[in-house]
Amino acid sequence: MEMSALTRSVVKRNHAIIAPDGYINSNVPGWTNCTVNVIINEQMGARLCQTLVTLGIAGQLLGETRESQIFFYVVQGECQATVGGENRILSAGQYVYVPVGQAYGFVYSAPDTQLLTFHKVYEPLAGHATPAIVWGERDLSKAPVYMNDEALRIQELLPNELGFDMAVNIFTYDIGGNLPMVETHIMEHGLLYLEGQAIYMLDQCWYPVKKGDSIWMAPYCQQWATAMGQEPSVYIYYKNVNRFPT
Ligand code: UGY
Ligand code: MN
Repeated sequence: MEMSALTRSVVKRNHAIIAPDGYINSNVPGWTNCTVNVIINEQMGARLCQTLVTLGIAGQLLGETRESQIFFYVVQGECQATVGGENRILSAGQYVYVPVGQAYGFVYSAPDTQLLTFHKVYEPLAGHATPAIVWGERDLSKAPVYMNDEALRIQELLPNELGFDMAVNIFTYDIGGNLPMVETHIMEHGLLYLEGQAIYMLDQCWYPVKKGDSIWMAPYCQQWATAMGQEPSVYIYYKNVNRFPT
């Protein structure tokens, strides 16, 4: 391993950039023969948890969701997933949303497999059923243009229904694409860059970011981004939605 006293990672009061060079593994009961990097969680002041898991040979994630729902996305490789009694092979770009109160299992089936997870404590809403399991995959043809800008497309990976209190979207910026405005909003984000490079503005600070980097944005962290370089820049992101702020 190359030694360095330099990193692009920063952790501030209302945002963080976590680059892979600073990862330290955590042991998570039930998640065995794998490395688990807890990238965002409540210790930072966040209300979501985001992890990146690399499965080793014989690696497996076995557990049961309790108060938190968990969204699992295969970043690279493939694994055998069992959720709600259904078995599927999940490969890069595929995902499963596991609502509260469900057993889940993910078992190694190919080298260099990485899983991204987003966790959020579920807030039920009277009159609306707790969401069911959702299986799906990344698909640019299901990503409408965002705010009339042909350079921007967002695919919503979860149904846009009030029973859900979290959204997970994939945001693709074509070369030269940028957010049309500086966003200032109550919703929180966790994200992972899947492709390309960008410049991200967070709370009036400017950061170069690229594939493999994660970002946390607290509520009201001002945000703007522009793609950089000769390929599209793509990230998958979490957002809390559909609940009245207390
Ligand atoms: O949905 C969003 O708030 C999104 N446009 N924010 C972002 O990508 N930083
Ligand atoms: Mn936003």
